[in-house]
Amino acid sequence: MAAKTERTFIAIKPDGVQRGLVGEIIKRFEQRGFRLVAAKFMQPTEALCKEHYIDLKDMPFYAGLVKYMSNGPVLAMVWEGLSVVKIGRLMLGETNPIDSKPGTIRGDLCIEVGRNLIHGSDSVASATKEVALWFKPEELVSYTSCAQPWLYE
Ligand code: DAT
Ligand code: MG
Repeated sequence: MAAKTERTFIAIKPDGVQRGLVGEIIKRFEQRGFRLVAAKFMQPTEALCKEHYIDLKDMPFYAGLVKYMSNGPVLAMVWEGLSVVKIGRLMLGETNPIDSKPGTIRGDLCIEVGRNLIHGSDSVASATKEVALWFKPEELVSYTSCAQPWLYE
């Protein structure tokens, strides 16, 4: 049961919002069978984006990345389900859209690494950290999905 309640942090970046891809991206997570736990449409501060990408602070693209991420509205979400961290990453595609296969979000919907539409946690540990950074505990909604017995045996 615990594995089925694994959670990941997914954020549609400003280019995804501006390009009108919010519905398309949410649709893919819903249709796969994952359960939406939290969603917040927001304008993230530069400080939040800096913290979110703190592991990349020494990379030459860090400043540009923070500027891009904090330069428009973001849809921050938490999705739950069996192996959602790993499957979420597969659904996103590779970091660089050039390497992302057709059928993935980045492989279908974007072109350049600096405008790659979407963030997804890369491990269960970073998911825990990122969910806590972007959401207060009371913003995570608890309910039972009626699809549960049709998704899991
Ligand atoms: P991911 O978003 O796939 O987890 P990451 O954590 O390595 O990738 O990097 C975070 C973001 O930084 C990534 O989504 C886009 C940007 N980025 C990564 N490598 C880059 C590069 N070589 N040039 C420009 N931006 C880059
Ligand atoms: Mg990453």
